[in-house]
Amino acid sequence: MGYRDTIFALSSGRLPAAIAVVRLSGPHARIALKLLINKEIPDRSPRLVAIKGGDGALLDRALAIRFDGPGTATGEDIVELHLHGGRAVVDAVLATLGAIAGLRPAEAGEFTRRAFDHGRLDLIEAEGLGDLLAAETEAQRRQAIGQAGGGVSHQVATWQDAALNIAARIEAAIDFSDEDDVGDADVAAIHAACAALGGEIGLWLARPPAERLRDGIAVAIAGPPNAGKSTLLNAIVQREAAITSPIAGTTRDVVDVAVAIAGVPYRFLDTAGLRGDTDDAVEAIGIARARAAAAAADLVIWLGDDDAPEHAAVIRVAAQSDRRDGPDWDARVAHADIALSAVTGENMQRLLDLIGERARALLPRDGEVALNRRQRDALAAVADSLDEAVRTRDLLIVAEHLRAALGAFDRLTGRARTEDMLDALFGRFCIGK
Ligand SMILES: Nc1nc2c(ncn2[C@@H]2O[C@H](COP(=O)(O)OP(=O)(O)OP(=O)(O)O)[C@@H](O)[C@H]2O)c(=O)[nH]1
Ligand SMILES: [Mg+2]
Repeated sequence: MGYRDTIFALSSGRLPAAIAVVRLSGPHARIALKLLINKEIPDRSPRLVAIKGGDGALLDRALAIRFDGPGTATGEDIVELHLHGGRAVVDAVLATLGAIAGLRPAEAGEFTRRAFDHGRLDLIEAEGLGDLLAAETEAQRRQAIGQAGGGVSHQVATWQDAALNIAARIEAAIDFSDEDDVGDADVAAIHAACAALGGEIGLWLARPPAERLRDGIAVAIAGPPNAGKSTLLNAIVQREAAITSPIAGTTRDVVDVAVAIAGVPYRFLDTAGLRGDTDDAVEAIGIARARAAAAAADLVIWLGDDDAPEHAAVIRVAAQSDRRDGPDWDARVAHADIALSAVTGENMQRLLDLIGERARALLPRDGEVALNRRQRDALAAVADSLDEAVRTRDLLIVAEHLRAALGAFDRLTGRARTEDMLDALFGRFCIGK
């Protein structure tokens, strides 16, 4: 796919800065560079150049690099200008570029779009790149670089090859069989290959989803009024995010605080104290929200007695250990995983360690790339088709299911890689077969 216009943009961060990088990509990138500096520079050799405006006035002395396509990030000719990072310098250069015929400012994501269109990266890698730019924690960065670096794409290519291999086996089995009489051994082998591939994909589908890493692990702090939930939230996130007071029923809305602890992203949710007997309509709404937040959370920190909500992951906390005042303190400790005080800090580190332990079980393991929703849906479609394929002995129908599986792989990568190969493969069947 060839684009006719050449795009340009400031590719580095906010101005003013020590250096600002302006990037051009497209068929006119080299000509534009020549117009700016009034000479040619060699491919992939940085040069200190004088950049001049349309009227010949010097705009900046800068570093210019020319990358001739197609072996570039976008697959097109690229030029990079490393300017002095003042606003006026950058504005003047951008204005000069905008006045050159065939050049226009890039839209958001357009360089990556061109890279995708020119086959420099697939959809999975593009998604990874987007996540990498958005990554705020170490765990997010590792996950994103795994996707952007082609880890998943490589795995998908291996699966595609395996599926194509099965398709070829089907063709061979049909070709070498007598009319309508395919050997049992052939069918069994093809079924086994489909099941093995489906099983492997199933393992990937069972991994924790990437969203949890992107959005943060949701931890709801819940319990009766005045248990010390908001005080605990503030201690965990180390700022006064929620109002605390001795008045029962202080917290009404869910207070949602994003924070990274030990490189892991979390969303801590402080909730209204749960009690059944309120006549306050607003508090009742808050309690309904609290229950919903706890039910939807990945992890619940429960500050109540032995009546913790039904949830797959609960940490029971006996809070306000510095007080130990109620007659039921010993009973509360007996029901709890941990006794702590958000005021004195006693056992707070242990709580964070406990949360970290539970979080690790909910997150992709180190070195294991996780899949996002779109990727999981496409792979689930592959797995379904393979599942269908082993339910029939009619190899032509098995071949149809494989075609569907390969189509889902293509949707996953955004590349129609397999259709042509399949046409070539099955085009050799005689009509009616
Ligand atoms: N001494 C001591 N006081 C605490 C501790 N935690 C909370 N408190 C006090 O207990 C009272 C209630 O604390 P909050 O954090 O507002 O309780 P809550 O569970 O958020 O209450 P609601 O929002 O009303 O449901 C406040 O006066 C806090 O200062 C603690 O660990 N030690
Ligand atoms: Mg509160």
